[in-house]
Amino acid sequence: MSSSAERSARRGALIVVEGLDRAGKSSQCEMLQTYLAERGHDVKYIRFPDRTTPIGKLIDAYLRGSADQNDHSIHLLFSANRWELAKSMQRDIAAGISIVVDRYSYSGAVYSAAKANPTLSLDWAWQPEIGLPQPDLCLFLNISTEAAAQRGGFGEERYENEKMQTRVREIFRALFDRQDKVCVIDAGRALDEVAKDVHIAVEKCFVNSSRNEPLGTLGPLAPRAGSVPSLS
Ligand code: Z5A
Ligand code: MG
Repeated sequence: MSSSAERSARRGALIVVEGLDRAGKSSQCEMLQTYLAERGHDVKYIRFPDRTTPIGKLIDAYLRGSADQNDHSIHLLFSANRWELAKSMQRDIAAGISIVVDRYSYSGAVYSAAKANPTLSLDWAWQPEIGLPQPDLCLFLNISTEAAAQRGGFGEERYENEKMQTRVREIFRALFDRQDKVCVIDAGRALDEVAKDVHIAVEKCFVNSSRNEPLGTLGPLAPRAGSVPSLS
C-alpha cells in the first residue's frame, strides 16, 4: 500500500467489471468499492446503462420491453449513455479518484453483435466506443449459462434467455481475443472466493506503473487472430 501523499500524486484507476447476466458483477463491484475505500482509496462505483439520465430512461424502457427501438438506434443510445459520463470520469480519474464500472463498452459491443443483425457486426458495434476512457483493467466474471440461469431474477428483461446468453458468451470470447488488460475470473464460486481473486487482480493493477501515465482512450479493435483466452 502506498502512502497517502504518493496516492494523491497518482491518477485514479479505471476498473471495469464485465460478464454474463447474473455473473455477480454488481455484487462484486459493491464489494470492491468497500474493499478499496477501507484501504484509504477515493473510489466511486458507476454502472452502465445509467438508467437515470434521459437517454438511460429510453434504454430502461427498451430493456423492460415497454418500448421498442431499431437495433442500431438502441446500440447508439447505449454508447451515448457512456459518452454522457466520459468527461466526468476523466476528471475524477485525473483528481486521483478510482472508478469501479459495472459493464462498459465490452457489453455494449457484444450484446448488440449477439443479435446477429447482418448490418450490425462486432466491428461496427465497436466504432462508437472509440475515444471513450480506456480501462486500466477489465475483469471478466465467467460463469456457465446454466449456473447464471439458476441465480435470482434471470428471465425478467429483454436479453435474458439462454439463446442470447450463449451467443453473448461466444462474442465476449471473440472480443477479448482482440483486447489486452483483460483478466478472466471464475465467477461460479462462492461470493467471497470470487471477491478474493477480484481483489488480487485489482491490487496488481494498482501497483502497475501505467497509472503514472495519463488515462488513455479506447482505440479500434485489433485485427482478428492470436490465442483465445480460456473462458471455460
Ligand atoms: N447492455 C447492452 O445491451 N448494451 C450496453 O452497452 C450495456 C448493457 C452497458 C442490463 O444490464 C442489460 O443491458 C444487459 C446487458 C445490456 N442485458 N442482459 N441480459 P444490467 O447490468 O442493468 O443488468 P442487471 O439487471 O444488473 O443484471 P446483471 O448485471 O446481469 O447481474 P449481475 O450484476 O451480474 O449479478 P448480481 O446482481 O450481482 O447478482 C445476481 C444474483 O446472483 C443476486 O441474487 C446475487 O445475490 C446472486 N449472486 C451473485 N454472486 C453470487 C455468487 N458468487 N454465488 C451465488 N449467488 C450469487
Ligand atoms: Mg448488475
